[in-house]
Amino acid sequence: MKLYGSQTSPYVRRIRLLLATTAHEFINLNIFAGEGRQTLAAINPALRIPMLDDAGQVIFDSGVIYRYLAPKLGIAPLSWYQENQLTVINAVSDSLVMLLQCSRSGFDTNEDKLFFNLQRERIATSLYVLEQQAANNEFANWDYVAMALYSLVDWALFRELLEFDDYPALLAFVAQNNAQPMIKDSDPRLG
Ligand SMILES: N[C@@H](CCC(=O)N[C@@H](CS)C(=O)NCC(=O)O)C(=O)O
Repeated sequence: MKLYGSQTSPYVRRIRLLLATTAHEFINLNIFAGEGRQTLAAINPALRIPMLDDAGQVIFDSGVIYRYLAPKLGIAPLSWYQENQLTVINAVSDSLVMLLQCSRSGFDTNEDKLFFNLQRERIATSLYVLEQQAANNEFANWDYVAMALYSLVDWALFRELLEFDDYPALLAFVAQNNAQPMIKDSDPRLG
């Protein structure tokens, strides 16, 4: 099994955490230039990571990769409540990725513009709920939802995308899980 991704992507990291104790090859690509981008384009026309290749069966998108892997790893399907938690985590991840790309494109994402305002509002409403759920110990099990949340919060800290003063339970959740399998090897700071 081959997992294509990058060291810094939070979407890739959640799958690396899921595969922590499963034999696989991790292929670290620079998706924005050169050979890495050629490999990306040759496999996935959507030009996004992660991508999984399991003996020729190629799967795109972390959510679909999870659905493919879960039965193979003997993991029960997510409940609807967990699916919603994942949707909220993805909403923050997607909005932060877009704001980071805007910022790298030279835009001031703090400007009062519809697109930036919508992303910031979504991030705030979503993180508020995730903070409450973390305070209620809803991420106490190290399952896929917890892995996705860890990957998001640690990536936002690494990129300095957010102030976490208002989210003490999310910070505590990260601190509690720093020793989980594959956390060190998949640290975006190594990228
Ligand atoms: N819905 C996708 C999102 C994946 C995603 O956004 N990956 C980013 C890296 S964190 C990417 O490949 N971005 C490339 C681009 O935006 O051009 C998933 O869950 O896998």
